[in-house]
Amino acid sequence: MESTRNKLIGLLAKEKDNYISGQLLSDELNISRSAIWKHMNELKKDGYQIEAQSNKGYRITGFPEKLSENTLKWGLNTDWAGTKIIHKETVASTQLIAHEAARNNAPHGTVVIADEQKEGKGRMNRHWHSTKDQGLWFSLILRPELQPRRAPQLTLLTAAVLADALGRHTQTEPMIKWPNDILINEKKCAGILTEMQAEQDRIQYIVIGIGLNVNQEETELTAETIKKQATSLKVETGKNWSMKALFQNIITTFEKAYDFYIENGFSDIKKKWESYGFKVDQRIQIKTMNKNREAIFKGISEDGALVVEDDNGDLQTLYSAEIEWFNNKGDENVNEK
Ligand code: BT5
Repeated sequence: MESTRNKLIGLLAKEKDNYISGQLLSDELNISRSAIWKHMNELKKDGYQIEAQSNKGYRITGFPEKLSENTLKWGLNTDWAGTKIIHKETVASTQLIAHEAARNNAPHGTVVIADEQKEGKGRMNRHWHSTKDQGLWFSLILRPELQPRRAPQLTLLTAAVLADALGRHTQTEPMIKWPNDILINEKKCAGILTEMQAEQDRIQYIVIGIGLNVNQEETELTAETIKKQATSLKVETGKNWSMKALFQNIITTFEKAYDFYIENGFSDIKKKWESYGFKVDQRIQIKTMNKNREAIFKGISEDGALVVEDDNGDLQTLYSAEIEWFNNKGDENVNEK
């Protein structure tokens, strides 16, 4: 059950610019006015800025930076994305909690977010490093009325959304490495993991996991397997970033792009993706199940697959492959198993 404290913050947060009288709060929450006053003092200790005026009542003027359901929702102006938020301090993986929530009918747009993941998941059972309070680690539940074969488009849409939101918010120039890595200066800053529960011709739900390195210093991205190829917004810009503001920007951009996609289809999203595409029109190394080879990366197809041109000039469409590339220091990218 929602705690009295959360309800109190909820009531104050709704009336962003107006004062709410102690009497009204006490009636709504069914607790005494002195209990309200005590709660207010506790909230101030937690970093909430609260103005109290004797004839008018109370008003919140600032939320703490610490992530919580309330801080993440404060000022978020979306219709459905992030209107329900499940925040946890430490989890194995937000994906697991999101699947459980989805099985229990969590609505379209529900977000599961954690300060820290002990067993963050990449694709194909790879590990995703998710250190405490240093990045955004969250999963978004979607219930699209789409054919299951169109699900990969949502990964590409998410990548375009991240590139857009990060570029605008931090004045960096993100690129997308097919299908799901966000690179800044050729190093990985964010990754996306899409998981789907579907029947033959109907998606039950999709969970899109987003991991974004935010405030790590270079010396903190030290795990042997990622140190040469990972970066954070802090490393790239020299600044600390508010996770709350970043989250809200990403979620708002996502909602707009998703609604547009459902209404208008994939072609504009595809163009946007390609405008950020890493190595488009350049030679890349492709690793498929049984072999490595080189080809020219031409872009993505309407169904989100990789389109390459081989040495005979023939176009090929690949649905499952890894792109290998070399960053400008000559380090080959590796994936941790
Ligand atoms: C991904 O997989 O990039 C998807 C990552 C999704 C993480 C989010 S966090 C919220 C949600 N809950 C989860 O449990 N997961 C999602 P993939 O393309 O397979 O890339 C994995 C590879 O990226 C690893 O093998 C490492 O090489 C590298 N890597 C791991 N952690 C990293 C980090 N923090 N920053 C940059 N690279 C990392």
